Parts: sequence; structure tokens; C-alpha cells
Amino acid sequence: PAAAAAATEEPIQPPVDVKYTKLLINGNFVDAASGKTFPTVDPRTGEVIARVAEGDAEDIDRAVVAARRAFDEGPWPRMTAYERCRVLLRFADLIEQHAEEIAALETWDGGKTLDQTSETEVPMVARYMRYYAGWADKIHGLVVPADGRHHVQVLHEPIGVAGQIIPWNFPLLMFAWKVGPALACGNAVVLKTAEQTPLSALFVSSLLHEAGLPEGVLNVVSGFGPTAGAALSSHMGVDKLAFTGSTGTGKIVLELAARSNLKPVTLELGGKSPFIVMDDADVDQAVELAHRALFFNQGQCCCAGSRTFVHERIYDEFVEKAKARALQRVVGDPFRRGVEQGPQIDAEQFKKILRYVKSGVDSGATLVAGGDRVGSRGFYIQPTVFADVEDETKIAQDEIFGPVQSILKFSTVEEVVRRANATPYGLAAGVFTRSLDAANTMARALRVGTVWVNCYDVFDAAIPFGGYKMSGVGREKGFYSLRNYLQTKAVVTPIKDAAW
Ligand code: TXE
Repeated sequence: PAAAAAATEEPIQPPVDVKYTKLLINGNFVDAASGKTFPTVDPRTGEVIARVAEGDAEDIDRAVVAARRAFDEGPWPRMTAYERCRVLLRFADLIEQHAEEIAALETWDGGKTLDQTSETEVPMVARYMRYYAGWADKIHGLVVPADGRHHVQVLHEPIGVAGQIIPWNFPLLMFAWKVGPALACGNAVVLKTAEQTPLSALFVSSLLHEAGLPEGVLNVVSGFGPTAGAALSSHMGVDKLAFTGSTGTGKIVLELAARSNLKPVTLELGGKSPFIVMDDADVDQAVELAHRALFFNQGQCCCAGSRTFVHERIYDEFVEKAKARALQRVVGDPFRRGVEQGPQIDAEQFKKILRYVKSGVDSGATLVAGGDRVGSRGFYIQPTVFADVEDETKIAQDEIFGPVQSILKFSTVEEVVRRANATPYGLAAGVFTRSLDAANTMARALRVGTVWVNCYDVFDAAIPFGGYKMSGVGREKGFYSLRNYLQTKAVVTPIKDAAW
């Protein structure tokens, strides 16, 4: 019943205008060299919001030339670290001043609820920027006590021009995770946004220039993966590549980087994260947390808790309550306050998710809630829950990236650890228990980049995030993210008397 509203109500008029649709190259908003544009679509209706300049290889080249010049000759890497820090702090202030506009744009382009973009995501972007601003003047090298009569310094220098490719599920947060550390370390950037969600990055980039970023330091190219994204990955003028997206595309960009100039690559890729509920857990709390771990952001999270493992002793009660919670979930226009779930990002993802639902039914899993689209317009899907899911089925193995919870039964810690680890992915895990012993055992045994114990999706700026196995290479956020954007140089000078 909660879901039905989305189908019948008229879409709410977004309280924002689209101001920026061109490419940002060398401090100016410009048309694509080809003159081409592509539509960005409102996921609530499938209607076109705006046409956006479509960058391809030639535009990537213009952007890299601008970034190269800004890095090799421009003021940015030569400014004092404190001046760079202040630009990022002013940027964070401007984000807060324009928070409502930014949140509305992000909701319109991506279908995320306005509650989420305005209360969580936009404030987090400002917080991340202040975190990285804080690092700008605290990055320094070492003096090494080498053998012999040498004075040995290790300098940490910016790496140069960073190419960054981001996905559509968190356009603004991915902008912050990538652009924040790159700029704090003194680099220049060419950012390729996802074709589904180009708008918010263009808007906030204009604010970054208002905050005092010199021209050419940040260039933003909207466009498609196989054209603009591939050109950036293989460009000889790019010194480092950072990518977030699917594991399949991660392999492609890594290969393009290797075949061109061996630029180092960091990758944040897919996942099939386990959420493990022990028999001593408070069932109501565990149900709520497992629900949020999966359904947050329409299920479109790389770290979604997409395999809910529940101990056999509380399994039946858990399934009943998980079903009730899913049926209660409020689906509707993401601009309406109180709505918990908006539409999926686009027709392709929408169809992919419904195919997975069908495969779940065909696999013999029990469909206990949802299973269909909501209404006939836009990309809304019912919150869906499968019980009695078997490990080898597609819904238990593949990243669905939608509002589909799969519940699996287990009986011992050893067994659940083995099954939880039996996937090519290793991004995150949730462990829900009152037993310190069980929590500590699982935290060590799970082959994943993040273990959330009795919590989920805690994304503080200082906490490193990234994957084991095919979920990625390297870490973002926190101190660890700085390493991606720094070069290490040893400077060795003879000295007369090593004793001094
Ligand atoms: O991802 P892609 P898509 C997963 C999720 C989803 C699936 C497909 O399972 O259902 O991926 O989504 C750019 N060279 N994730 O097709 O292709 C592309 O333009 C260079 C998980 O959207 O990985 C976009 O900017 N770049 C994920 C970015 O890569 C290329 C978030 C991501 O798109 C390219 C999104 C190429 N050849 C999807 N092809 C996560 N880890 O959170 C595409 N791109």
C-alpha cells in the first residue's frame, strides 16, 4: 500500500534550475568539440531533465592538456599548503550555503530521496572537504637514517594529473572522495562523471572556482564510458587513475592504464557483502539494520548487505519481521518528505533487477515480499525479500544493485565465515551479535575491507574504505587515500661527518 503512491501521484516540481550542462575545461564551461549532447533523465518519469555536452576523446585531451599546464606551470602545486587548505575550506562553506539547491539537483538527476541528499549526503560532502583541507598542510616527508655518510630525505610530492572516473549511485560523495584528496595533495584533476548523473558535479565545480581554485586544476568531462572514460584511462598525459564502478569495467580501465603509460590505478568495485545475524542478537534491531544495509539508496550501494545470513534458531522470526519491514517501506516521489525509497537510476538497471527477481523465483527461493515494479511510470521497484536462498543461486552470487534482500540460514560461526568468504568479492561485512568472542572471531576471519559490528554503513571521512579480492585495489578516505595522490622521492646528499 505504501508503494502505490508512486504510481499515481504527479511528480513534484523540483525546486531547482539546471544551470550547468557544458564541460568544464580550463576554468570555462564549454561545448563538446563535436558539438554533441546527450540527455540526462529523471528516473521518476523517464523524461529528459536537460541535454548535456557529450565529451569524448578530443575533449578528454583538451582537459588533460589544461590539467597538465595547471600542474606543470600553474600556481596550484606551488601555492603554500595553507593556501590550498583555505580554498577547500571556502568550498565547504559554499556547499553549505547552496545545500538546498545541490540536494535538489542530486535528487532530480539520481532519484535519491531528498531526505537523504539534504540530511546526509550534502553535509557529508562539506565534512569530507574540511577533512581533506585539514590534511593539506600536514603532508610531509621523512629523514631516513641510512648507512654511510649520507643525508637522506624522502619527499612526498603530488603525483601530477589525476584521471578520475565515478559512477552514478553517489555522484556527489564520489566527487568528494576523489577530488578531495587529489586537491589536498596539490594535484590537477580530470574527472569523468557517470552518463546517468552529470549535473551535481558541474554545479559544485563552479563553487570550487568561486572558492579560489585556479583554472585548469579541476576539469569535468561529462560523457560515456567507452568513449570519454576509455580515453581518460589510456591517456599518456595522465599520471594516476582512480575508478569506482563495476568489476568488469574496472578490469578494462586497469588494462587501458597498463597498455598506455602504466599509470597507477586504484579501484573501488562491486560487492556481495554478507550481513551476519547471530542467535543472541536482538531480532528487532537486527531486522531493522539488515533492512537498511540492503535497501539504503534503492539498494544501489557497492557495500549493500546483500546476503543476509541468519542463525537457524531465530531464522523464522527474522524472516517474518524482515517481510513486515519491507512491506512497510515507503516508496514514492523522492522529493516527498518521509519517502524511504525512490526509483532506480535508469531503465537498464530497472530491467536487470527485475530479471534477477525472476531468476530468484526460478531458483526455488521463497519470495516473501515484493517482486514487481511499482506503477507503470518511472523506475520504481517494490522492496523485495527472498527467504530460503541457496548459496549457489544467481541472487546469492551476483551484485543485483537493487532493492532485493536475500536471506540465508546458517548454524555455526565456522560455517557462516566459510560461506560469507566464498565469493570473488570482499568489500564489506556486517556482524550482528552480543558476543564479543563471535564478533572478534568473525572480524578477523572475514576477507573484506570493512567489518561493521552491530552497525552498518558508517562512512566517516577518516575511516579507510576499499575492497579485498575483486572488490578493488587500494583504499579511499582517511589517511590512506593520500598515498594514492603522492609520489615518493628519495634525495641523497653526502655529508662530511655522519655522526652529526
Ligand atoms: O557500471 P560501470 P554501470 C555495478 C552495479 C551495476 C553495474 C553496472 O552492479 O549494476 O555495475 O553499472 C564508466 N572505460 N556498479 O554500467 O560501467 C562509466 O561511464 C572507462 C557498482 O553504470 O562500471 C561510469 O562513469 N570508463 C558500482 C563508470 O565507468 C568506463 C557503482 C561506472 O560505470 C567504461 C556503479 C570504459 N570502457 C555500478 N565503461 C560501485 N562500486 O559502487 C564504463 N565506464
